[in-house]
Amino acid sequence: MKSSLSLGIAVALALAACSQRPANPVPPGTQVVKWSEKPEWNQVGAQVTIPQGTTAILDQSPPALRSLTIEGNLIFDRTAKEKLVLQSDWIMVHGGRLEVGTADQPFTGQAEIVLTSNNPQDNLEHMGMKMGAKALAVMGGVVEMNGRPLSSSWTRLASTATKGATAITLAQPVDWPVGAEIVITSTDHYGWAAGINPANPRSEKAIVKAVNGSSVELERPLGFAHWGAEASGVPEYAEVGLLSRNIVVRSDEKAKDPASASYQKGGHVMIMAGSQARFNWVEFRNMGQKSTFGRYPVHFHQVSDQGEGSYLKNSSIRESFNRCLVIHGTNKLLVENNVAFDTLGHCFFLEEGSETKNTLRGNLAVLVRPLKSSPEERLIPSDNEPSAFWITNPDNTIVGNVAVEAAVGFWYALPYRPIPFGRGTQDLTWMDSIYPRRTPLAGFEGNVAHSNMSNGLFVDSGLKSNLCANTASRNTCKDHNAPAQLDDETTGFDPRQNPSLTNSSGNLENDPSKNPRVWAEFKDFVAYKNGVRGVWLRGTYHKLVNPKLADNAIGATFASNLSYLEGGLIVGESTNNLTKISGLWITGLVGFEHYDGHVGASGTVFRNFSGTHPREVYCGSAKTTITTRNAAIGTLRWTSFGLSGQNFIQNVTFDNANPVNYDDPLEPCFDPANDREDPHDGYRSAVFYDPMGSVTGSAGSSVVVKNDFLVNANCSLNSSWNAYICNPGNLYATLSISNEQASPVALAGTDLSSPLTITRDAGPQTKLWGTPRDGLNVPNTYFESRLIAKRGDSSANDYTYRVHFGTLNRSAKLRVGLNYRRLPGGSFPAGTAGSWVIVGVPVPSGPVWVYRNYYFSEQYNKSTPLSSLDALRADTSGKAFYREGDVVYLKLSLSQQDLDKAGDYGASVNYHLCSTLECK
Ligand SMILES: [Cu+2]
Repeated sequence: MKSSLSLGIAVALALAACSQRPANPVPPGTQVVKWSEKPEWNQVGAQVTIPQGTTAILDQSPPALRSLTIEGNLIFDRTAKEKLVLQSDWIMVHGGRLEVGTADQPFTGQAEIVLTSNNPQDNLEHMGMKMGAKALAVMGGVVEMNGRPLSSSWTRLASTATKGATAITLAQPVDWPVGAEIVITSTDHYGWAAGINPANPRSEKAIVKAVNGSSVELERPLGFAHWGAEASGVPEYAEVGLLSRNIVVRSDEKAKDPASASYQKGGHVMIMAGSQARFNWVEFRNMGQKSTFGRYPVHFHQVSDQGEGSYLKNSSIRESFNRCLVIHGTNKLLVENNVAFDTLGHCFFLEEGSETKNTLRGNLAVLVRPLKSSPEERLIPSDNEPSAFWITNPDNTIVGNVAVEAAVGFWYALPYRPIPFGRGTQDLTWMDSIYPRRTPLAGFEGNVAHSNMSNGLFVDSGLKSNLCANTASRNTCKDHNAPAQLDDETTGFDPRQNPSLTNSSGNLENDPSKNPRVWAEFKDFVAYKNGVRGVWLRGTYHKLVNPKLADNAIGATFASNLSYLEGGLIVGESTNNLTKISGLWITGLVGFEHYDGHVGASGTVFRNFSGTHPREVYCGSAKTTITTRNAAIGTLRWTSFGLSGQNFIQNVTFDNANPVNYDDPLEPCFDPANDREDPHDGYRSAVFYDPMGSVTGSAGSSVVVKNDFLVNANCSLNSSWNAYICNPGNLYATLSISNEQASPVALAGTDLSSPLTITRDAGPQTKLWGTPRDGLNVPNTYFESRLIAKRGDSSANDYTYRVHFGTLNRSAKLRVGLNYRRLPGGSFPAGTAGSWVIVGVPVPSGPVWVYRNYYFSEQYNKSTPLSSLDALRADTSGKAFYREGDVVYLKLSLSQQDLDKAGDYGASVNYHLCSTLECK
């Protein structure tokens, strides 16, 4: 006994030593059969079921099957010497297990699963669940595929590869097999902004001819150069991804044949509730069905928290026809180190907005093509500008991923509440407490977006709930199937400690003292060669921490409140000069743009913003060309929305960078056919504050657009900035005027001849056309401008402003307000306490009631009339006004007490002017 046991061990050891392919571990208690021993399974068109209690070993490639249902186990024979190919119209794992290698014992031979059904009527159905044609479906079972592990699924170039090169040097040694396909990413621009037809991307495939450590020889010379170096301080190293794997799940050839009715209708993998799927080193090729809802290369469908333990790792999803990986109603999934290449529509895709606690780490998505030709072709409208990573809930960890040659790299497309898909009669009450736009960011760190058509990181344009009412329970909208109507809408991301906390009246609690805001920190982001922006954020309490941005048309813009750029490096033009941006709409390179507010930048280095850019400005068919200087700091053009006068830049460094450019505030054109320069009041009163003097050299100065209304003797023109620098004597407040009638009439005309104007004493005036409500033809009712306030600690700048409406209409209900924002550190600019302006506004004939309104308390305080403008100027009550004919003069003043109780929107004073008692 003893000797034979020893012999057995010795034989086993010898076998293990001489073979890389260990025996197949068989689940205990099952009957083991070899596929080759089952003649009924070896007939063309067989409909095979592997029953419960049976373990089948796939030891040969069967003829093409009609179907395969796995209720027991199917194990690909790891001792097979030949490649194993399993072809079937569809495969259903139903309570069973499909195994091609395990995590401990990967499959090291060659295996292929080919999905073949080309009958459009084929619709695999089980228990009411339809899974379409060509499915590999998992219902209550396990799929386990673990291919041969290699050094890495992707890496980067260590040095620039020139066009025509036949070898590349990688950042690390690889063991990629000879003959393997790889992709080398573009480090150019992509798309029309750089004069490149998006049909001709610059990421390119290559075939490995030989590998020697970190050096890879290629079968053919490269068609493009690929940057592989730091470019002016920004890491612009092309990624190199491995596309081939020894386990392949793919469609039949018809999916690739434009002449076939099944063209772009590939196979798909769908994992349902109660199932597990573990994919490691697997290649998914030509999968997904174009324009078909629910048919994706890999699709975790309503698995919920059972996503834990499932994963997609080190795999490739390539040449696919409908997205890459869809995470639908699934949480806690691990998605790591995958390579996606040449795909259609949004690629890595979180579907409903209910998906949380998933980890997407180290994935590379390259060439995400738009579905553009017709609305019917797209699954959702935004598939015409697809993102590499489409994130509908912030409670997912997004780390170290790379997005190349998509329209958008990383798109936080947050719905107000989740949008349920295919939920049938499920009880969705659990979804009612999910508010993606208020959910804290789980993690966004070390991601890279380059060579995308528009934005690198885009936090805005969330899913619009036009298919279900925002406030209703998700149970009332759960079974719609009209994704094509899923538009997106302007979206603020406003993370809160408790996203679903409600107040006593049942509304979401927005009071920061009861439901504190939570910082959303986007850390260590790298974005280069994106056609529009490196980063666009919209919302509140955002930080872009230590980004490295280069060669984007615009580095970063925050359409936000309380949102800040901290540290980092923004480069206008890096040493990577493979392509330059040249689109017509480009307005000159800008590093950081001010918009809205309160926003600002601290501790950032701006590099290589020199030179100029031509810009064509149209009015109808008339065209003029403006020359715009590239600059580190600018302001968003073409915006009607105002900016805070306390938007700031501090502690920044300029290295070969023109610090500022402001455009001339042109008058609008009012040509509906070409409204580029139409009424956009925002930049006409652009101002930013320089608390530490790191821009102007003089702490407390403001940089001011070339608008006479905003400058005085405290200002001097800096012609190379096309802007004024105004010394700390000038304090800039924001004045707003709105018509608050239920059916408001215009305060300005919708043409050039009748703007609302504000004059300063008898001097300069500014023109405003207002914030559009709905296009050019709807009268505007909200107007905003910066103006110079009288500082509380100085008697200078004691101006009287006078508002003239652009039409004869006189509103019976107006609000006139003044606002300042806090500076970093929480203080206000010196002189804000006790500051004031006097503003005269037109009112209707007859009696007028005036109320001072403290924003937070909503307490109406009736004001009292005084007998002269001088008396008003001397008033200290903060509640007085003076009427002269049909003009009411207000003294908009802010005391230290007002500043002390200022909240997230700064310190404000608002007056309401009404021709009815108590404005009723
Ligand atoms: Cu699904």
